[in-house]
Amino acid sequence: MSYVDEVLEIVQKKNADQPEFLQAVTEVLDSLRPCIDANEELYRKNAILERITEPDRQFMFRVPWVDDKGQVQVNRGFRVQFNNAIGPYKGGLRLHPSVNLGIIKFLGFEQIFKNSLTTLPIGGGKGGSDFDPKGKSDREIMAFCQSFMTELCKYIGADVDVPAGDIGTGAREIGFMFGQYKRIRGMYEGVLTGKGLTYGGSLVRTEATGYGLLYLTQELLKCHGESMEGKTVCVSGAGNVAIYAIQKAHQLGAKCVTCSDSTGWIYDPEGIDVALLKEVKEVKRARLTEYAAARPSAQYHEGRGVWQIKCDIALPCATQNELLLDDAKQLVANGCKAVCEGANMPTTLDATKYLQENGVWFVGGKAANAGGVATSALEMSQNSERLSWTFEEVDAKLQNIMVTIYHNIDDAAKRYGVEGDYVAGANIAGFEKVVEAMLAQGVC
Ligand code: NDP
Ligand code: 2IT
Repeated sequence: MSYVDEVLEIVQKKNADQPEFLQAVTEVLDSLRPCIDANEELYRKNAILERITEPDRQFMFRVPWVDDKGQVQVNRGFRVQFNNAIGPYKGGLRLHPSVNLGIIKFLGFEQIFKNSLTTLPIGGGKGGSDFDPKGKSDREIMAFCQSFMTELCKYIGADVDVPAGDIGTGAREIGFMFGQYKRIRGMYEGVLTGKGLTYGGSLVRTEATGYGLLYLTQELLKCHGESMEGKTVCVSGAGNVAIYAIQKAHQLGAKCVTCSDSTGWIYDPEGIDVALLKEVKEVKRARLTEYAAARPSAQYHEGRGVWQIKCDIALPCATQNELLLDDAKQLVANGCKAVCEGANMPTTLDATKYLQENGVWFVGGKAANAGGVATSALEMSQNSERLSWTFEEVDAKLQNIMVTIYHNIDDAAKRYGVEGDYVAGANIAGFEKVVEAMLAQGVC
């Protein structure tokens, strides 16, 4: 049996109850085959695949907090420190009722390769809680964040593990968590990224994932003799990543006609009104029905459905497994040219395969959404030198990073004879750097 198959079997046995983690590992190991086969003896002897699929450590803890009625509520908190071969653990905190250990492990595992691709010195980690921020008052959010950080602060630090935002965690939550860390640890350090601009945050971090996604997509199109100008784009999600992806797509001359949230979706043939979307989602924290009510050109539909709208480019920016095989078939039938993932693992394995086999340029999240964590690493640099860079400086670095990522994944795919397979290219390019560091650091 090949080394990859052997390890896949072990991972499946050990983590049978974690489907998302198994999906992420299967995608990575399957696509690494050409690279593993070329170095099988060395990697097998050093148990590289066994080590890279087992987190360094994982914390699970109780998060008690008091709601506005005086009732004590209890949630479960997580932090998985997956691999720190190339730098301190780095990755977001997801607050969503669906969160469990398997989901945090899939996200932490992907973060290893994504962070490596940024070219910056950050390892892989992820955390979060099954807490549902929807419908909670600001005081309840603060109570939860303070309790969560009271436990989490024991395991993190500016040179140890640096959490950030993800689904359900934005500037408000990071602020409350930073305040609690500072209070307990008595240290003013860059322990979190995505901070407010008055206390160590970086310009462009808010926009970075969405902007970065478009910088990479633009480079992908350019290298195929095309541009964003005049393209029709379908976006899913209506959160941090989706909003700034839509904004940058419009700045580059494309038209985004869809967005979605967990209850429904919008088709707006005139193009999504970003200012209105920001007002509805960032300020009012309301449903997309409010967008439709304020915008005569918009149609609102319950449930899911953005991928049935004809487009040139599809950008899934909501959550895992939101672009299924039938959606992939619809996109191909409608002439879609490119799918670039703003979310983490939004496309199922069979849908990915179908898109690739039908000539769609497909760039997975580890490469395409790396702009968020890359800009987090730039925030860490600014915190270390106690300086703040201008918007233009950070934005230029972000653009440069995304263009470099595209060429690195394209080159890696070519080197291993799988030209155009950007999933394999990303996994190989990300893996190579981490493995070199692991080998240099001995058995640990
Ligand atoms: P937000 O919480 O800001 O937005 C998530 C959006 O997706 C919301 O509009 C949400 O709807 C919608 N959604 C639909 N279905 C689901 C579901 N089942 N679970 C959760 N959300 C759902 O998160 P982000 O925009 O920050 O994150 C979106 C994706 O991008 C995630 O996969 C995240 O891991 C990834 N990502 C985020 C980065 C960042 O810097 N923030 C960086 C790289 C990747 P509703 O409004 O109804 O909740
Ligand atoms: O999935 C991701 O890359 C993020 N949620 C951002 C992580 C970070 O540390 O900025």
